[in-house]
Amino acid sequence: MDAQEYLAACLPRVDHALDEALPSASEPPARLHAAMRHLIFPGGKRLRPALALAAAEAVGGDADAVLPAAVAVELVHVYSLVHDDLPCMDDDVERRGRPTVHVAFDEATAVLAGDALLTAAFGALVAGATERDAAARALAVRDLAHAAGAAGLVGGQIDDLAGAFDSAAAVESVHTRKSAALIAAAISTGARLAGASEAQLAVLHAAGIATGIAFQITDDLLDADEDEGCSLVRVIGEAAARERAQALLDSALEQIADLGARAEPLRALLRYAVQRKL
Ligand code: GRG
Repeated sequence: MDAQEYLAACLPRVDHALDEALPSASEPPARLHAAMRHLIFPGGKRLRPALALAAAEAVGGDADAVLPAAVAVELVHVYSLVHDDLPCMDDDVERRGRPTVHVAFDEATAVLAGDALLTAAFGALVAGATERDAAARALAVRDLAHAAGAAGLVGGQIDDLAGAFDSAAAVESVHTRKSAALIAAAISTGARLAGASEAQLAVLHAAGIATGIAFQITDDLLDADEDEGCSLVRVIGEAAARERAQALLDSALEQIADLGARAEPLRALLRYAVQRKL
């Protein structure tokens, strides 16, 4: 199973579902709606939605039934990119090969577009819920809220902004919350909406956390010339960081070994997340 082929196959379905989940850019307030869509279309790799769909397949579920999870995790991801790029955060002018939202629009619009994307994520996660799947949807909301909030993305971001990473544990604590929590939530909410058991959810979540930390270490390796900030390469060196990423990937694959052949697309995506461009 080739991860890039799998990503390419997921893309049209995910993009269509994202388009349906968002207000049209011509609907008032049009400036807000256009800003929300600015970074969504065209998108990036759509790794998190593909992980949600592959996790559904891994537990024998129907990928179409988990599109709400795929949409929700991408909306949270894009909101975090919009806010991370703001002048008061990383102050970036380019993202996905285009001007960032505050550059293309203005700062206040970028803040509000991020807020609206985050809110839309939770709306999308429960849209079309039925009596039969209402409980699973509610638990998915709980898990995504945990990954996105103070215990996850936002908490990781504030520690990242504070600096002071003098140990591998301190770096990995930020990576766990800032990157791995959402990757793990993509996998576990996808699997949950596909009817996974609690035991399956536990191993899938653990595999997602391990892979998410390794994904971020890969980012550190790709940015190895950056000699400051939250980077495992800076703290333990390139060779040790590479070994750590591989060990985390191995442990993720080991955790989901029992899921058998139908988890092959998920395994391919986990490998790709860690080994991309290395
Ligand atoms: C809540 C403001 C705020 C921030 C949260 C997630 C985050 C913290 C900031 C996003 C910026 C960043 C460097 C995150 C680390 C994870 C990462 C490398 C994201 C890029 O993900 P890809 O490579 O991007 O999947 P595409 O564009 O392909 O979706």
